[in-house]
Amino acid sequence: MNVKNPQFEVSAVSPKQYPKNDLPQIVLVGKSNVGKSSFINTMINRKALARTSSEPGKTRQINFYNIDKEFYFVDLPGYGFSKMSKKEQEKVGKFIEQYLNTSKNIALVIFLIDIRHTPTENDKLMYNYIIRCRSSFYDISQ
Ligand SMILES: Nc1nc2c(ncn2[C@@H]2O[C@H](COP(=O)(O)OP(=O)(O)O)[C@@H](O)[C@H]2O)c(=O)[nH]1
Ligand SMILES: [Mg+2]
Repeated sequence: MNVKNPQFEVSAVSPKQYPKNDLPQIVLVGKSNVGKSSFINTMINRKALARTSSEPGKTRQINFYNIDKEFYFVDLPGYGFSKMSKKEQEKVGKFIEQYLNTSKNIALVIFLIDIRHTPTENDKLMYNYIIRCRSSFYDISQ
């Protein structure tokens, strides 16, 4: 992708912090450490705009990257990180669900799964959740 000016815009934990414009949003979903941030960096040819880590569970907010004022890559926190307390996991799950439910500008959801392992219970839950949310997503054909 020929990207000129990708910028980190905001880390959000609630809908009022999401960007207030109608740019389409391309969202990365998947368990902790599956490669969501790396995927974004690879797509925009940047080494470390999206922070990656070999330690799972580092991203706890929803990070919006503004790509040339044309669209956003949205880096969701990873779920299913076993070292995270149950309370923390629930909080992260709520951020993800709230975002998928309330953002009006989701153009594409990219759901990453590690093919070396069978999908986890959380992967299956998330897949079903995304399918159920689908009717409320932004219609890219408009
Ligand atoms: N072998 C391999 N490692 C990867 C790949 N993508 C990411 N990683 C590594 O996996 C770790 C987690 O990546 P990260 O992008 O931070 O995952 P995130 O938690 O889903 O955002 C990092 O150490 C990356 O360098 C890949 O395609 N292959
Ligand atoms: Mg990440």
